[in-house]
Amino acid sequence: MFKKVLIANRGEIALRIHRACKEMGIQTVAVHSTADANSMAVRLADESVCIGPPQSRDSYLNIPSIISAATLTGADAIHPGYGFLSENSQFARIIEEHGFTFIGPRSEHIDIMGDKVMAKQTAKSLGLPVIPGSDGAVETSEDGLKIATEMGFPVLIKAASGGGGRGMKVVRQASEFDEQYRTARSEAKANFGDDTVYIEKYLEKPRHIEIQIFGDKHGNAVHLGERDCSTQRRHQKVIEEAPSPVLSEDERQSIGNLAAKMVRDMGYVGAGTIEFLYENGEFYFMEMNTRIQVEHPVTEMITGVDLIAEQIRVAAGEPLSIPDNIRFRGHAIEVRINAEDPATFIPSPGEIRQFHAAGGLGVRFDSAVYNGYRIPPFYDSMVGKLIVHGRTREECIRRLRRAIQETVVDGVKTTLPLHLWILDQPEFLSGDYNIHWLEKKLAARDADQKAA
Ligand code: MV4
Repeated sequence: MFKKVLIANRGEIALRIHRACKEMGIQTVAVHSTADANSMAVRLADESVCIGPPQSRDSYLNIPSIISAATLTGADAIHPGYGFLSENSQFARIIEEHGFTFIGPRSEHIDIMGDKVMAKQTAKSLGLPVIPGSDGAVETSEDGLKIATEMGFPVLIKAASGGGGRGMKVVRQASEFDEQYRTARSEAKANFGDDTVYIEKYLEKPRHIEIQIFGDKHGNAVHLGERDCSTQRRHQKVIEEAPSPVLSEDERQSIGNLAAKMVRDMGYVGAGTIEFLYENGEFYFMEMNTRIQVEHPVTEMITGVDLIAEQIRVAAGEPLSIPDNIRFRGHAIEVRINAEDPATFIPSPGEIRQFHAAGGLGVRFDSAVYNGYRIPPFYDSMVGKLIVHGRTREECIRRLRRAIQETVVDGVKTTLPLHLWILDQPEFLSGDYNIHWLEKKLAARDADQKAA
């Protein structure tokens, strides 16, 4: 097992990784920008190294600085968290070249999943259902129009190097195709430096359901069920829950086993998430994320597995400790607490004057903020995650409402009131929502308020 792990991240995930390490008897090194010198991870870690000025590109994305910090402190392994360098295959490669262990998958697997065309071909060849569409890249507008016409409109043009929803164009009729195709390619070139695009049938009202998977270095792979992340706004998840309110146990096991088989056949190592769109009882592979995700705690709450500790053990060469028929207990929901205006979503950095985390049975608060903490303006606006577990979805929702009401984050605006409002909406309570539901509901609310 590693003696010392360097945490190449900040905020709540840096603290989360530190906690797992401490429980495993591993020393920690926190790296930080000058803006994060007073962070919880820096305070709690055994050692800390300043790796640069506030801007991410000069600190949390600065590979030479991070490698130097690992060398200087004698770390054995580097955990990248999520975001920043977590899906940078070059970073994974450089770490290994310097004799450290990257706590994450092999760099080849990061590369494959970073290319959406290659990811889809891989998923398809390994037996996952994929969205009907072009067989790979579409080189000309004429080819694209032919494919779209055969398949039927509406279609979606996607960038091979895109992801996270950037660079997509919905085309509803043949007469609009050429213009949208050209725009998609030039935007892809401008945003990702790669104008490769492909085409899919556009699904109108899908849910976003993702499967947590894990592989080890001995050829084992398992799934840990799904998370339903359909409650989103502008491609930012707002609420995540497990299990999905719409899946049967048969559907769960059948898509979970397909996902586990895919990663077993790839020889994938570590934590990963396979994202699907789900519509009319069918799953369609969308993307695979080769990192631990923000919403991993909902899976931890219904399985009892420490996913970060498992990442560390697997990276150190130990076999998976997760059984391949893991039981799911109860229901878990996570709300992301952002320092933003709950109506306009404008970021609200500044000093947290009073902070109190909710507690009690089934309540977990993953955050790195404290009384007097100053939220720096340089990074994302997430200040914490409130995760609640209950025996049933109804109990979980009641407990979540109670926990939100108990939480105090004074001095900055937060999305806590938005979460309380969502928990009052009939469609959320009945589980009858899809990826567009929240945005539509917010637009209707804003229109009502304007009229009043
Ligand atoms: C789609 C889709 C509908 N049909 N593909 C958005 C993120 C990117 N990774 C893929 N995305 C979508 N792909 C087809 N064929 C709708 C979306 C989509 C979406 C997906 C998941 C979560 C939120 C979303 C919001 C808008 C669109």
